Amino acid sequence: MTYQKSIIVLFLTALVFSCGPKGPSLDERGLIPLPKSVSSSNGSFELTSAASIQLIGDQASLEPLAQYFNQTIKRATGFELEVGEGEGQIILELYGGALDDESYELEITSSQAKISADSPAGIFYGIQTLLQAFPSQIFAPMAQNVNWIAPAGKIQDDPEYPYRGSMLDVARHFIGMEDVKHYIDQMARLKLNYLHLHLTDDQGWRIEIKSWPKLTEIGGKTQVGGGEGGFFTQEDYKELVRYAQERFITIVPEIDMPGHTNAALAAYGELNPGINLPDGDLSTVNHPSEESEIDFTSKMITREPAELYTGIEVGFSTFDTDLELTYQLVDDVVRELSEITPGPYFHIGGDESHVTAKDDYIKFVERVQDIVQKHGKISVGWDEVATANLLPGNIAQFWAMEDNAALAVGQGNQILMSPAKKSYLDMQYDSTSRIGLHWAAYIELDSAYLWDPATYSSNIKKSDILGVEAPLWTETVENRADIEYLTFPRLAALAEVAWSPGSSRDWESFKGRVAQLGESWEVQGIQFYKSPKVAW
Ligand code: TNX
Repeated sequence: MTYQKSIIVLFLTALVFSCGPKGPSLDERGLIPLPKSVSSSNGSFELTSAASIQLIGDQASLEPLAQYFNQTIKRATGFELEVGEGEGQIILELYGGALDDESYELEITSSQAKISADSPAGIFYGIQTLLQAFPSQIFAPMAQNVNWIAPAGKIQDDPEYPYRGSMLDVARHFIGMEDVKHYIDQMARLKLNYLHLHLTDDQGWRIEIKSWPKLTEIGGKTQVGGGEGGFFTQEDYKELVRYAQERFITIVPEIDMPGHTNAALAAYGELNPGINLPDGDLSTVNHPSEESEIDFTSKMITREPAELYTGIEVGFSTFDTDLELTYQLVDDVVRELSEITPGPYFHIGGDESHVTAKDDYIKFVERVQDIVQKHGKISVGWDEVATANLLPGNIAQFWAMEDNAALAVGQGNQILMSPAKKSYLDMQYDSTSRIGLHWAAYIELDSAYLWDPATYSSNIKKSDILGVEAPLWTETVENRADIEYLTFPRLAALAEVAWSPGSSRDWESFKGRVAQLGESWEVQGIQFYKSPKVAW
């Protein structure tokens, strides 16, 4: 090698080493949901065991947040960072403004990572973003040999919609405590803040009601397919409420009525009407696009306990809307559940009551809304409830019928967006999906991502929308692997639809970011669906 050439080689080698191995910049990290603004700068922050967490502002509110951070990173990093008011490298600064302000700022420099927010929720979301800025192995359940480097830059963020939710149907197949908590953990990563629990349906009653014990003793006995079933005691439910609250998630309990009540009618035969069945053709008694296969009329015998039901047809059961005992039950159930539900909402179901006469249905919904209000809660109902007079402030959850959404909007009520064709996590990805239904659509990942709640229906304007919720119905879902297969990656797409403004969302960008999120699911052992649309 000539003298000149070796000088050049030396120079180039020095250049490469002085820059160090270059990782992704902050705006190349797999941040989901996409923050409002991300600006990258040179350099990076390395988290070491010597770092500490500095709290600025109300210590009592900040302490649990620091503990959450520590707990989350402990298994992968082995670190247990000191927490206090002294100078630290992870800084949580709470200004103490409005509690419903979910915005935050995150600034990462070579010496520190600082999160500032008005509310504890904002700090929590800043922590989620910071965690995603580190290598994905940070979520691993065992020690990893990794340098914990986060690229430098600045993020300003706040959500597009105040309600960002998911629903678990624990009625068709019962989902136990550990699996619900695991689901809550994953929701928190995506900055979702409402978990709707569909607690009752034809196949099972899953929440203990002390004044009506047979609801669970009998109504909780079985599930779709005839398996064992199960239910939450009120202590279990309180534990879920607490666990979710620690992750800034509010639980919305649903008691589905007047239809979808076979389990209750099996428990208390004295409630069973058997008389409201309309004569004649019942072929429309199923999902909007399907035909029913069973003869519902044979199922109902007046004032005798209904048979427990383990199939997956819908639309054949109803409470007796003329019976005072029905309202006594509803009052007791709403009272007991409201007492242990700190959140503002109580979901009254109201969908697919195909064997309740229309007038009876309206009378029932209006009366139940009053009961819910009396117990201090705001009613949410599936979109059919908008055929009744809604109380001011009550919410209609749009899932299928645009006309119903228009009725709700016309009454000045807000809409929770759960269009089945986009947000239903129980829909199959395509015809080869191993579980799931497809009555509304096949929903591949791109389809779950590529829609905007604000323009989805010409009847619903942005200002009419409270938020977005992705329901997981469990007719075909039996265990955690099934939950994970249908939920991930689509829940990440829906979380971004709910959090990030439509103008900033971009499928190509999401595709790259979700692949990084896939790494974090991988290290956690989450069995997600490897959509062929993404280079995992
Ligand atoms: C419709 S969505 C239902 C549920 C089913 C679901 C299955 C809604 C309000 N009702 O009872 O589980 O379809 O996709």
